[in-house]
Amino acid sequence: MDGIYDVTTLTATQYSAVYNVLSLGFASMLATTVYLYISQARVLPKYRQAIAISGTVTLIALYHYWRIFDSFVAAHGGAGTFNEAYRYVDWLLTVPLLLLETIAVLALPTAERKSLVSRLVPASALMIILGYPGEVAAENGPKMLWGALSTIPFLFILYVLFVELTKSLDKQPAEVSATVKRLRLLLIATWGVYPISYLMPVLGLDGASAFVGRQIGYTVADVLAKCLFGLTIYKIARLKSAADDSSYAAAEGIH
Ligand code: RET
Repeated sequence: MDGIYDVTTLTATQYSAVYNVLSLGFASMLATTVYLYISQARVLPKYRQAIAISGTVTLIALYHYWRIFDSFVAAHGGAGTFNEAYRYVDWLLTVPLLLLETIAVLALPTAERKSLVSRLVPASALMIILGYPGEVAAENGPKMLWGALSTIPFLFILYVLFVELTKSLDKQPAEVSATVKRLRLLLIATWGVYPISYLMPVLGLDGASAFVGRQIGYTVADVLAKCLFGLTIYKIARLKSAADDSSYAAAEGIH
């Protein structure tokens, strides 16, 4: 057996904990997708792309939660193994898109935007690709090695967001710059949960507890990093729309 956990050995409580958290993930992605697509028209046209990307992120995750859920229930019933690859495929698509939506909502000058995109998107894809072999490794050695390699692009992303992006924030209206700073804190607080969840088997938890803890950690982090994050992007788009256009501000009651 490789590192993919045999879910038939979970106790009834462990099984329902994972079952329920996956169900919560599915419901959150569904509701956020609908809300973001409906609300997209309520911001000025130049910010709509950011909202469309946010809704696409939760739509992609909606599909993958459905597959993860199905795979978990089937594997528990003895039909095949639980497929953790759905998560990594989801992240491979959604993590670059989350960075794109962040950049899109800032409506930066083209050169600045391109420079951020060309560094953040490849780094985020690399981070996920390097993490996967460690996720499915049975031994702690390869897990630590791939985890460490994946941490390099992770730190690079944080560097770009916290050092480089700060320079562009000075050009934003005060309230927008404060909200973007909160958005960045939300990003680091939620993204930090992924490597911690990944390390659960290494931190000495037994196989079943580490599996359950990892599924709960990844799912709760996904809800915050995709849904709450997407809704915060929507809030920023509204604040920026109000700052750009006083008739929008008056119509929406934003002062
Ligand atoms: C891995 C492997 C161990 C080292 C690191 C990791 C980072 C993962 C992150 C994932 C973020 C996912 C998001 C998904 C939501 O859409 C791959 C677990 C650093 C940061 C934001």
